[in-house]
Amino acid sequence: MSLRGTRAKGVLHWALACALLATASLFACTVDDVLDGKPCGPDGECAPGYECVQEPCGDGYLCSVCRANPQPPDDGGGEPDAGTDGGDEVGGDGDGGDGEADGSPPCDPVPPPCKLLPDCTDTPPECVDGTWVCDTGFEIAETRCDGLDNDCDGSIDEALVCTLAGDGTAGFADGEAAAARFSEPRGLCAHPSGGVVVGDRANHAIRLVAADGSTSTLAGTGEPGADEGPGDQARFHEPCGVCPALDGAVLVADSGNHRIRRIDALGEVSCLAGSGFTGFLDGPAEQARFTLPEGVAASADGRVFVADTGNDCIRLVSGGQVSTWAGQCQSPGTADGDRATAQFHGPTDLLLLEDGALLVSEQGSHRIRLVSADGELVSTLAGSGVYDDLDGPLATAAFKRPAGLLAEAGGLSYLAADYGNRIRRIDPAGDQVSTAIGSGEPGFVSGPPESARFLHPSGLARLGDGRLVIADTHNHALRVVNP
Ligand SMILES: [Ca+2]
Ligand SMILES: [Ca+2]
Repeated sequence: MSLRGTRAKGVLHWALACALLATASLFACTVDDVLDGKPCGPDGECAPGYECVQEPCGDGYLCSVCRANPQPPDDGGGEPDAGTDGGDEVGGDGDGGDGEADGSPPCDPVPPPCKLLPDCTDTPPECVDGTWVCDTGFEIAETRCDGLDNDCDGSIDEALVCTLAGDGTAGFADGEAAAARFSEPRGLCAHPSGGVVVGDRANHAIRLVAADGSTSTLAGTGEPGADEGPGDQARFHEPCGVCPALDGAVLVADSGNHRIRRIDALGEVSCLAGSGFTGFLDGPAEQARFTLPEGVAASADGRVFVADTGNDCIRLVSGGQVSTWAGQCQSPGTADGDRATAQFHGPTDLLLLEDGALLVSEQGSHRIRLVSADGELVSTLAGSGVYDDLDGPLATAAFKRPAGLLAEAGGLSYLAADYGNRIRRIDPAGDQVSTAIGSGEPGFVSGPPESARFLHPSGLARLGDGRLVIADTHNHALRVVNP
């Protein structure tokens, strides 16, 4: 560290600190106060009984100031801490390096900015046990999803994972964000309104959540069934994946009905493909059979790809016909290769890439697969196949039942929701899988992305304003990541 202390800085600090302390009415400035903290002379001179020491005084500077009782240098001896934290942690001492003595330790000579919420007016901080405290809700970096600009930087709850809708309890209720209830929300996709569509699995309904979290029901009565017709009369059975289609329609992998359903822009529900019987059968859409399909993706030319989860293959709906797009149906496995011999194991979600290739998450083999644009070649993009949380190179990284997929800005990297309570980033060019969001610990905790907690997140989508939404399935809530 370069020592860039200046007398001018020292004087400024002393004057500021004294003024701040006086403002705080902690005590008035006395002669001793003036001597204690006074800038040293050019050759380190101080008044008798004072010693010239160097202290940080902001912006990376060190200032030379006179102190009556200068702090001894850190001896690393791990003296007992006067505070209450860390006394019970093995090896926790000594890391502070400040060698505090008993009693009330001094604070860093330069107090932090301190403001009174919610209007961010300046207010003096207090020195409590060696730490400057703003007892006003103000924080140096925003950590709380409380609708307040806690760090007074002009943005509210920025760079935080917050709750968009729901409160952690299962239920079926429309309304404002905090009043809305979901039950195992699974698939997500963008809606033309700027909100997101939710496959609300255990509610047997398709929900619509606006950017402010207010929630309505797009289709489904809440009771399982297969009725067609207006959204408020139609029924679904454990719907999972959803995707936008042409003309503002939404497609649904209606898993428990073994069908692909369609909700048109007016809310009318119909069947796109699937007889409703479980099994495997290619052919005319109304006769074809799927088994517990969970994922669906539509291309701009009207083709619809289906992750036929229970049949362990990828199906295609096009021109009123259902065919097999990739993999040997009803032959679960891990083989890469051409479309006829490749195998899948529990394909879950689909992401159609710009070049026409299809990204497939697999809950059965814990990998991310890639189907070439012509469907002829299946490969493994990421995942060793081991059920684990490992980040690292694509081939050795490990997932736990990866589900929802989403392309990141630029389309060169992808996000995958992982059963291990994290959102993983897959970066093919950099040959890396990393953790984008989530501590990995199960829970329902908002805050900075690295400490946020989820419970089996599964769906991913973006609001019209660009914010990432996560279907936090077993917290029965939708979470949002603010920029
Ligand atoms: Ca802020
Ligand atoms: Ca806040």
